[in-house]
Amino acid sequence: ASVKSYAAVDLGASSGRVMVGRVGPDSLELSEAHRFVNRPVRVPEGLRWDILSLYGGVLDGLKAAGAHCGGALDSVGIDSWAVDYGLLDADGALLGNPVHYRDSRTEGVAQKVWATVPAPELYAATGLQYAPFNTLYQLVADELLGARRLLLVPDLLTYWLTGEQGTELTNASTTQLIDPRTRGWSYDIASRVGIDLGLFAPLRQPGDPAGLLRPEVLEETGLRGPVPVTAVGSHDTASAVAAVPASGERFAYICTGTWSLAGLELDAPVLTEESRAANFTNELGLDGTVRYLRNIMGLWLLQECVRVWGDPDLGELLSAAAEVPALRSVVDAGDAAFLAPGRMPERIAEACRASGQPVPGSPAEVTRCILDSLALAHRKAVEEAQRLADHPVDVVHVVGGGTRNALLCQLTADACGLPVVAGPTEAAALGNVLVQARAHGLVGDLASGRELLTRTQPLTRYEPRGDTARWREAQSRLTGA
Ligand code: ADP
Ligand code: LRH
Repeated sequence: ASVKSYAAVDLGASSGRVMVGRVGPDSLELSEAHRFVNRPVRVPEGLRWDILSLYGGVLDGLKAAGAHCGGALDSVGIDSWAVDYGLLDADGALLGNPVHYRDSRTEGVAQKVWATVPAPELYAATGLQYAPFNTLYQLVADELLGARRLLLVPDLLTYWLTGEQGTELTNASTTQLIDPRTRGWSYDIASRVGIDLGLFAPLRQPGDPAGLLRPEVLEETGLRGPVPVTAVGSHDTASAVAAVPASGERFAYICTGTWSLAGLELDAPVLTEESRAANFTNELGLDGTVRYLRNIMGLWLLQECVRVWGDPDLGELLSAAAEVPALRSVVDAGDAAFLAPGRMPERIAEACRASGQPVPGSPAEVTRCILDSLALAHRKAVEEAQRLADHPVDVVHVVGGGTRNALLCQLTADACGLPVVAGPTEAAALGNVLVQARAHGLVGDLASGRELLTRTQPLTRYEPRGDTARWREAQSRLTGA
């Protein structure tokens, strides 16, 4: 009975999963109970998340998770992608499908906001990178009539499971309405842009209780009550960073999935003008930490190509890409021009043409271009983060779905000129489990959780293969430097 079972619901932009973490005094085992696709839907009014289908997947997953442990779960935690939300009416009913962060309704909105609060001032107050989809810009774009409450996606699902409302802090830090120094709401910014902070439910810290599964949920999932829901680092990237198996402070991390989130864990935000110009963000992590990182387009570039090519076998495609000569052409994988869906192979070819490089043609060539470009963007982010935060590193930890792409991990080591330690693949789920286990007294602080991961999770090391000059040259093709 000293081993506890925790369900981690982790919703990524491409798939949702419910994982079961079994945690003992010196053990941590993770298994997958259920995985389901997360397919955004385009309707005439724009791109939407299919939130009811996702909630259905969560319920199926909890049922499957219960089956893994005789119907007795010790707790449930939920994390998902950031920034997006559902709006509720006065009766607590959802008003429409949550809008996808890749929807185009925020085009030009930031420029309007900056007319009221200049971009440098906004950065100094919130520490958040410019991205068109920051919750602040989405809210300014939205028609809020009739909305009484805003719940970020993991908080919305938690509400449906428990009936209790809250706003978990790590995810709240992606709204651009939080001051990263005080870790509380930025009342001044909200009032100047006309956002009523009363829309938000009270803040919750990771580890706080978030209610009990409702009787209807117990019945539908076959779980034996009471089952508490625990607030975790509900931003998937916060959970993933919590599960970076690092020791000490001299490490960079790259969370690779649909996005690549590359940066550092710091004690305090970096709010300089130079940092703003480099578009680094200061999101909040566990235990007072700051996730100082840059958003890079990530494997989204490849996912979108693969979709156009009719879903060829990924393993074969990557083997073929490994045979293509390195660094023939690269694109700027940090460029928000790649944010919207559609026509990705052509858009990549156009970017290569525009910068005077050979135009990749075959799927293998386009794939190679994407992986070289991602590795290059990883290098740039890791290098610039160290300089801007004055925080040197000796190792790069790569976590998330991209750890299954050995070529990407090796290229990242080569480009950064640093060893890469790859794993765990399901870092967000593991970080989610660790926070639940901590809340119930089973593991200690962030460092001891990481030590447990190092001892229990399979990790792969990639050594850099010399010649960083080639990467510098490739970088100069993009910046002209
Ligand atoms: P998210 O959480 O954003 O949905 P994941 O962390 O699940 O994303 O990562 C998904 C990515 O992982 C895919 O886009 C794909 O590129 C990569 N991936 C998944 N499985 C494999 C595999 N077997 N080999 C190589 N790459 C893989
Ligand atoms: C990754 C992620 C990332 C955000 C983006 C919207 O899933 O949460 O950290 O910037 O989605």
